Amino acid sequence: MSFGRMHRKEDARFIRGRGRYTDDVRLPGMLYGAVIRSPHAHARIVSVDTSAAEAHPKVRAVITGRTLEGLGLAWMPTLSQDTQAVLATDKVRFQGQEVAFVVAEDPYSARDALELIDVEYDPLEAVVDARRALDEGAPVIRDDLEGRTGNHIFDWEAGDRARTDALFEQAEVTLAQDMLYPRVHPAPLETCGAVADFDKVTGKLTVWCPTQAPHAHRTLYAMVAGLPEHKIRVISPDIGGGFGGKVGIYPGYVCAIVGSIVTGRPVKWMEDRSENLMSTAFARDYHMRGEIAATRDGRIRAIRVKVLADHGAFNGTAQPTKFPAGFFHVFSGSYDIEAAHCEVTGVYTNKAPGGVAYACSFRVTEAVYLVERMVDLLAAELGLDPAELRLRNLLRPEQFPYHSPTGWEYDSGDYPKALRLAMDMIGYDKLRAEQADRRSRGELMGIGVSFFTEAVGAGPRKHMDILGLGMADGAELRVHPTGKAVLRVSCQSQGQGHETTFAQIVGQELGIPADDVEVVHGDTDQTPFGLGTYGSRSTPVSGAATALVARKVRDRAKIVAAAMLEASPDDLEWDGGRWSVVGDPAAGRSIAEIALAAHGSLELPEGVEGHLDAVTVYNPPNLTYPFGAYICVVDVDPGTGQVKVRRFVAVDDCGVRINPMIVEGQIHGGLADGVGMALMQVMAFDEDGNHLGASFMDYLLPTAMECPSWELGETVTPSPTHPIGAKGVGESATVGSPPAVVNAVVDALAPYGVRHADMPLTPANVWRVVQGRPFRT
Ligand code: MCN
Ligand code: CUM
Repeated sequence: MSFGRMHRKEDARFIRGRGRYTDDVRLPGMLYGAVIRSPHAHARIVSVDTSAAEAHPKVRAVITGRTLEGLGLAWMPTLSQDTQAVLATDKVRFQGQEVAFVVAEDPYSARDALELIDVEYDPLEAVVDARRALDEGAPVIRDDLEGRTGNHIFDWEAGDRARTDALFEQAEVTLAQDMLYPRVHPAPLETCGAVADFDKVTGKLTVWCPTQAPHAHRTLYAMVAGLPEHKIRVISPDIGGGFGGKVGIYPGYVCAIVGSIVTGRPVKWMEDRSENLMSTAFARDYHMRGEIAATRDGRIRAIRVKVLADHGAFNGTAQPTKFPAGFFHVFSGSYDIEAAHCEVTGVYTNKAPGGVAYACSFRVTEAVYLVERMVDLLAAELGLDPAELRLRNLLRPEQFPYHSPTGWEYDSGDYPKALRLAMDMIGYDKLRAEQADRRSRGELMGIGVSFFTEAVGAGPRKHMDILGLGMADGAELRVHPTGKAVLRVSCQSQGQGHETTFAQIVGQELGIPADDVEVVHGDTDQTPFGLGTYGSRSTPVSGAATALVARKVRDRAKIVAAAMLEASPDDLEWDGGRWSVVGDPAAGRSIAEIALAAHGSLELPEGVEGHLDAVTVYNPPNLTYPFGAYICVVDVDPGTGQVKVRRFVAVDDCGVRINPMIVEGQIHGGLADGVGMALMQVMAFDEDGNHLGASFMDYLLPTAMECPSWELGETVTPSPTHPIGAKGVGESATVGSPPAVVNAVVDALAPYGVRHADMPLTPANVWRVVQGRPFRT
């Protein structure tokens, strides 16, 4: 068995400091780029004077919006069919926006030369609050778009409005709550950057950058810049965390490419921390109004949601084409409800673009937060225990495959089992007793429950694509004569351990050690086409392709084995490690033995080409639907508002686990993310659109100090559509944990009559929420 807690193969280099990241790429004659950025959130560009910078002895090129305009590259398409300025020509639309690019002999000179560029701005009023973006008379941000008279981007809806409204009208109990999922940043340790090398002789462009989707980048460069696709090579080396912020193409990448074409030398551009926090893909920023309808005895009947989505200055959200709000419409969650409806309106504001990032599963984060807060509000209204209310409404195992009221087909699950396990692990009833006891003494202890269902593994061709590209993944497997194998996949690890788990899949299917399988990824010249790693799709899609290509190899091996054993293929069976003759297990051949024969002088059966290599493409028939039950215990200091997470139990079901250690690592990371978002993270802006969190002094990341020792549990409900029954897990904990923490804090504050408080629940915010409210037990 190759599945199991194998140590990560990639860690051998990572823990020795031998990872090779984009910034480690050094090419002969390489130049260095730097970006000058807008200090204003909204301003007209009056003039850009680059003459002093150009006169700098070490400067080799200065590229402005005007330069790019001449090449037809001043604007680029986004993943949401909008356009985004590469370098601003007419206006700047968020603080930190790219205005000009300097290429110099060394990085210091490039930075120095930025100071020599004189940009004259005519400041304009900024739109900072999305709720004011559609006001009459609000400044129009995208006056570059023809016929655009306001900041409206799209309206989108899902579900059955009439049915939902009817249920609300008849309902015994209805509740509404406004809530904000604040703008946050994925903040990977490695910032973005690129090394571009255009070879004038061969016409070949090679780009190293930490992209989560190398093939998608190559195809987009070909489509947009008109470069021949076979002359573009995108190499994604080791990545120091992506978390969804490294899916799209950034202006800096395009500038590095143009810089290399213009100078004829390789150009490296690496952004610093502030640039990363200010300009790369943000996450969330959803203003939501949730409504829930139920019976008095606690049966949820319908949910209705209105969202105002702040997309920043360019609609650069990375999501499948038909889903401007991602998979937000999975918001009916894990509950057996009759109808649901959501409306989402997207608006422009003077902030950086992005929207789908930070382990969000295409906005399932926002959806789960909404429904899990609404369920807790309902529990408070009805005077019911929130875990009990969930148990009354969770989907039952016999309802799967389940068709949700907003059009999803959940593949499999046993939800009550997962919640009961979490309750047992944490000792739910005893905790409630302890809470009552503490409350009587004026202490603030809270218990927060959340349950989530995710939809991951985009995606089925009939439902989704990205800019017209179907979301299937290829896989290639070569088996060498000695039985060692090389797997080539299109997805790209940013820390998830693919070199290990994908080798384990091949090992499992072929009965060879995972150590005998090398995984090649992140290089478009070396790997088959596929759309990359995000939305926890690698295991559901590339992982499935890997299992199937290994099965193809195994099937070829069977025919060769039959010739070796002088038996009919029909008489052979696979015992997990060898093809052997039915009824004569001693007569068997391992993959290594078969591989040698397939490459050797064995007389091959008719129609068999020799060798064992195989290629496949996997088109997922459905998404996979991981789920989980989380319970969090907090203590809140009534004097300071400080929240301490005392315990956190997470029961996850991601189907069959390939490497439980890696799965647990993914969950630990996501739980820490959730604590961070719930308690401390927010990208704040002042009223002029100045970014207030452009360093790690202001944008807080959770550390071991804020995290408890996680307590993990698991149930296993295999996916019926995935060849090895696995479901994605990379974003589960980030999706499921914020509502558990917030529900716990709100529960702790219940004696003050608090029913809701928006993230982040910093000491100041908690303190503010309870001000002037009497404590009543
Ligand atoms: N796995 C497993 N068994 C399963 C499911 C997954 O052993 N049943 C393993 C996988 O094989 C893989 C890892 O767990 O090694 C995560 O798998 P998967 O759920 O398929 O997610 P992806 O590999 O597609 O990773 C993407 C996901 C996303 S979208 C974000 S955002 C995120 C996340 O992963 N970014 C991360 N986790 C991250 N972890 C690290 N260290 N760095 C990031 O940038
Ligand atoms: Cu939404 S972050 Mo991940 O899908 O790369």
